[in-house]
Amino acid sequence: MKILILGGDGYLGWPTAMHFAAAGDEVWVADNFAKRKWELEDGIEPLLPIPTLHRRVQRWNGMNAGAPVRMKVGDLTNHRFVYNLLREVGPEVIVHYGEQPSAPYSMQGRTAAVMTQQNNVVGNLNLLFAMQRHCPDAHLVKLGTMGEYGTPNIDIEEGWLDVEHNGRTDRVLFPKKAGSFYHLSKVHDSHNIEFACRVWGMRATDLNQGVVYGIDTDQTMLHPELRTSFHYDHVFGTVLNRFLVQACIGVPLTVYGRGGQTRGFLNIRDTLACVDLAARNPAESGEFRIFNQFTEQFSIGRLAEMVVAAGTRAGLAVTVAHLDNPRVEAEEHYFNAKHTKLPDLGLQPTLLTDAVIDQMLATVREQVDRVDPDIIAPQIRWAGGDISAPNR
Ligand code: USQ
Repeated sequence: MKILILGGDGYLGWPTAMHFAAAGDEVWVADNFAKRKWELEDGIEPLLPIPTLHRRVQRWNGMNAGAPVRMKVGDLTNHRFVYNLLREVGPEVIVHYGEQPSAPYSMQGRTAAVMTQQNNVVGNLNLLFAMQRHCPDAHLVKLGTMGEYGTPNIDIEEGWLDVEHNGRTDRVLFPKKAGSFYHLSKVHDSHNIEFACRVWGMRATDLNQGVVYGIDTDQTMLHPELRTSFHYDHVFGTVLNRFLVQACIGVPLTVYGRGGQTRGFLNIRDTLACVDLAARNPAESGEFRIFNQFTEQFSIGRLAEMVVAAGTRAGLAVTVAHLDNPRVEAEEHYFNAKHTKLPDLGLQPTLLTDAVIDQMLATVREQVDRVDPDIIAPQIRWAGGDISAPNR
């Protein structure tokens, strides 16, 4: 396959690029390094320094561990860049991760919310138009989020819902109740992609992904310079990654509110497996396909218990703090999201066993000296935040 990965410098984008290259596919990556700039705005660094994309590509290409990775630098909100990119590469599959990925970042205030939606929605629209022009038969594999659905008091289907209303029936996109301006940007993307499939006959798979955790993949472990970014800060760190770091440095786990919030979770290795399955089993022409991409669900309180237990096994005394929730979200709610389509294609999940969590804790523990304790406490509130900060 000739595959183009947008956001190829990111937590998921870089391991995905190496995954396909290791399988012998022809891989191109593109990025504008905006994420590195957003980190700088909030004074945030990943746990371990991440070499430049140029350096990582050079390292990978020198290892003979698979096909080479080729790279382009540019901004998806610049339509000329996107058109030229697709014309030059001519991809069969486009994996689109190239978006602002953080809910807290988007909730800092007007500037960050507008930037998030402009970056994500305009970049995605430029991509759709460029695909229509230069590779209308290519398959778009777009990273969406389970957060598009929110936490409705009914079962969550995989994207589509059959409804009966006043004696008539129709198939509609599942109603969305997103929890942040970031999550809403993905809702808007989904609608734009569905329209492009319906009207232009494009083919697309929206991967409504849950919360990802994990540090290593088979390829990141080949060399220290091939590692991917691991965030534990209050802006870009996802909850389990944060809890593991907190356990290692001996601060209480930051459970927001009562901790009954339930989400779908998956290991970073399964992100790669799911994207691989989606790419190798493309949607039909005109089909807008949605997969709910997670492998198991946990409440935040349950996750905290699992990290406390892992800490005990490792000889760490881990405690839990219930902080005032900086977010506006349901803390006790119904959550039953279908997720059968990826297993039907053959997904063999990597579940959050004691062994997996112990291994992650041990890996983080080796880097404990690098942790910056000042970037852990939540500083962005969903309602009534400080409006004097530079990015608000
Ligand atoms: N939470 C805590 N304590 C923390 C951090 C988070 O209790 O220290 C809680 C949050 O309140 C929330 C849940 O954990 O209820 C998940 O928060 P998160 O920061 O791990 O994840 P979220 O903001 O939802 O966003 C992440 C990714 C995003 C992706 C999304 C999938 O950053 O890119 O779209 O997970 S999902 O959550 O399924 O929408």
